[in-house]
Amino acid sequence: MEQSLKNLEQEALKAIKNCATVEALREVELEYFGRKDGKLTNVMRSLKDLPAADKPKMGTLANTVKIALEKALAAKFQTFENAKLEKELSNDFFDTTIPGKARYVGHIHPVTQVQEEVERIFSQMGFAVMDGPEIESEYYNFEGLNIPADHPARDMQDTFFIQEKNDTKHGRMVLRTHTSPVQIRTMEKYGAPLRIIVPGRVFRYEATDASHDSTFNQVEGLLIDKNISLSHLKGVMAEFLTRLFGKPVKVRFRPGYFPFVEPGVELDFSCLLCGGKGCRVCKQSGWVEFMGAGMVHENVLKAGGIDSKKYQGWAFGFGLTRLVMMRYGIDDIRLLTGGELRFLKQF
Ligand code: FA5
Repeated sequence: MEQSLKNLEQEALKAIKNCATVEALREVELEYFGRKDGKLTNVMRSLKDLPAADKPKMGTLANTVKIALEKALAAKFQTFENAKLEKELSNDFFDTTIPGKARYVGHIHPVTQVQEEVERIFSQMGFAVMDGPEIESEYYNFEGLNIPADHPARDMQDTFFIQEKNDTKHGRMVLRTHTSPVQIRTMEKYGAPLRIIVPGRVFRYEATDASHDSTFNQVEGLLIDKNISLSHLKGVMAEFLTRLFGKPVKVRFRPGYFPFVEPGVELDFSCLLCGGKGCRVCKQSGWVEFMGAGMVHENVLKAGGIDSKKYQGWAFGFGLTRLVMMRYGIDDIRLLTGGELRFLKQF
């Protein structure tokens, strides 16, 4: 058996070497390794009938032959594979100078770009940037801010109520209509003194038009300390807008009403387009309406757990989306939430 195994090995190696095509090689493979009647398969199968004394030696030899033939077959198959590849490559024209396909890389949304700038400027002035929930309780959105259930001010902010059930203390859940609820949340958590801004998304049941959307972004500001007055607010806002627009900006107050401040004001800034002379953007007034603000109402300080005898402060809230529109000269607010790439790619 030893001799016949050696003969089989030589014969098979010769057959492999002589194969001129991959089909012929497959046939040789079948001839020796075929599961049913392969020559080497039969030898392997017959090992079990050998006398026990011969089994180890013949088993080892048969295995060595098997490994040698498998290696020879693999090497020969590889030569056919290589030849095929070479042929394909020499036939195919491959132009290495064709430019690649450019991938579209997304970028930061214009509202977020301006928000990041606002955060940077206020951080430089010592304000912390806070966050709050977009789904808010009636208590934080209204009552805590001195807007009771029957107060006419509730009509100013038509609201998306999302839960009818009352949890007695905090009322129904609403999509927050402004960022002001975070005033109370922050006062409760950190106490006085405080210096924060709160950028965030807010929601109102609005009939949308070029300057009103039902989802938009606001930035809330709150400063609480000792001996604080509205003149500090005027200084902070003039500095903020000057840094934001990169040229001197003036601000002015007009009386305004919000239940959570007393006194309340509206703040305008000098029109950047006409330098205050009067144009279409500022409706010939030289001033652009910017935000609501005022001294934080005593009841709001109380709701936030702050001693109004010791501390006072001011708060403001402006529309970030409208600021972005002014900054880039966008004439329809809906473009900013419309997801139209031809528009967004311009920023
Ligand atoms: C408020 O939301 C108050 N919370 C602001 C405030 C904070 C006053 C702290 C006093 C103290 P108002 O409803 O005016 O106020 O909204 C503030 C800003 O949000 C507006 O000046 C405007 O720029 C923007 N805004 C209001 N409604 C819309 C809307 N539908 N679409 C886009 N921007 C809007």
